[in-house]
Amino acid sequence: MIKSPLQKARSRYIPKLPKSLEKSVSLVTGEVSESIADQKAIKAMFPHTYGLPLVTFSPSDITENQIMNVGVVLSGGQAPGGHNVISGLFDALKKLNKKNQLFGFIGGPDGLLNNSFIELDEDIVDDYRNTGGFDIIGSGRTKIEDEASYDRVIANCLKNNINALVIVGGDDSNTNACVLAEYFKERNVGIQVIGCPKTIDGDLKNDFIETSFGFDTACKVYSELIGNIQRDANSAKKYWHFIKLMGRSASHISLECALKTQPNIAIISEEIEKYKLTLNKIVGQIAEIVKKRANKGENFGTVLIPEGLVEFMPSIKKLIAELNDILASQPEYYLLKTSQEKRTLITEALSEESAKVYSSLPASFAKQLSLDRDPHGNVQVSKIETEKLLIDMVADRLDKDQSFHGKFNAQNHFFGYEGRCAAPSNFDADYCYSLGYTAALLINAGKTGYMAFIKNTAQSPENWIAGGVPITMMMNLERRNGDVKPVIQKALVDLKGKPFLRFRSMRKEWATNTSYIYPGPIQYFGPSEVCDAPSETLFLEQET
Ligand code: FBP
Repeated sequence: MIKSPLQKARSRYIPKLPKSLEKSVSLVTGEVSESIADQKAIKAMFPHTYGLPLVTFSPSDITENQIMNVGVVLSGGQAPGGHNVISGLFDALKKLNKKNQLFGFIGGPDGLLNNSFIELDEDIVDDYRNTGGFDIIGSGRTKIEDEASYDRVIANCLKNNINALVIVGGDDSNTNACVLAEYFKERNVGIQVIGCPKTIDGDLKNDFIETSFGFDTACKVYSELIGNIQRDANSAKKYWHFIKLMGRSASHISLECALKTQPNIAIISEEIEKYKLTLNKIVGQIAEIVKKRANKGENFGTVLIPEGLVEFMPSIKKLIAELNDILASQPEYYLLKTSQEKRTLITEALSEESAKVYSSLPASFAKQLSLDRDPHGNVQVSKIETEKLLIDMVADRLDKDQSFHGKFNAQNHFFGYEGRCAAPSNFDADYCYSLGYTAALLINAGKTGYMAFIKNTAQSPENWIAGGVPITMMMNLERRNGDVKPVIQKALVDLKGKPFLRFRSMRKEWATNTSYIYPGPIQYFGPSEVCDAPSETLFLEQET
């Protein structure tokens, strides 16, 4: 690998660990857990991994180490810091016992099914410390979902003498990790499974998982770009910039970037859903702000749009849910040749109400809504061009508005993939390293069906608390791909939470008066208040 000067310097960064993990540790067992909802059903589905206690670690002089051969899988979309999960895991395993080995399954869950792996030795791990991306072993979105596949994973692990798996993934991948842990327990095969919370979307969080890794870095990258665009807009004073931001479902990324950059408009999907706002209403609200600013001679501005917005507008949400069921139950849809045939099949299968909505949408947008789902049944919202749709509709609205005398020239942007593989911020570098380290300690303590967690993350790392939370504790039942399934509950933006309330208290001011902040790029070297700051979201959530 050819390394840039920054990469070379950054590889020498030593991630900070919680104080409690610096020496040997012993396990502290907490209270037994219950799932957040649907307790009876989840207990019946996970008889061996339900009701386990929460665990944390405290410093100790006694160490009881097993020999561990651990396999690691990176699952789903990339998120900055994945390589540091691996380096933390590797370092902890080697510290516990030099004979421990770490294997990386290639290409995500497919690697587990196809027995495709490499041993991650010191040279390989060293090459990837503090770097972005998942390219050390690659990632993938395959879901391991039937008994034949579970058995293949068992056979491959036993063949290679692997006694534990660490699955690094989001809510769907960690749900899958829990299903595997349960199956392995039931079959008594002696393979442990530990999850690590990953996703830039920030929607894998709860009382124990304060944030998913990658969120911090991705938001810092997007905020830098938004800030640069805002400075350009404020210099040329001629464009409105409509910026769609990644985050499949929840609007955490949009909210965090809004807090960091103070745009004129930021849409928060969860609020749209709560107040049942239609597309027309949203367009009307944007057009009003454009008009207000035009009246002040400011024919420019920025609008942040969460990529999951379409799924939160009630009529489109209903339409998507029906489309999901139709696409899952009528695979012949994918064999049809023309768009017209596809549109007809869908329109005939939809309810009257949804068929009306579907036919009112521009053809290109309607087509984007019926694209293939990912293996977990999710709509691929990153491919839906909501930002362009909004620009067209706002332009149309202003054209027809006799009282609008300003100019509306808009540019569209999508910030997504460019944030997912950036070199991790200090926060993500430290957080991920600690998560990987904790995963090794959980395996050493004989745990399975747990997710590694690090708490107190708005404080400096020496005060962080490391532990494990039973994955079943985060589960509820949801409808996926046409069936009701046990899944880890996604955390949406809390409309009563401090981050949203702070945004709500300021947005009127930001809408009309240009109040932009230009955060600049992530800093890896320099004063701690610049380099080590956690996200605004974490800071506000944990503010006392
Ligand atoms: P994960 O939940 O797997 O981390 O992926 C998140 C994400 O980055 C979403 O924000 C986005 O909608 C999606 O992945 C894009 O997926 P893909 O990489 O398959 O295009």
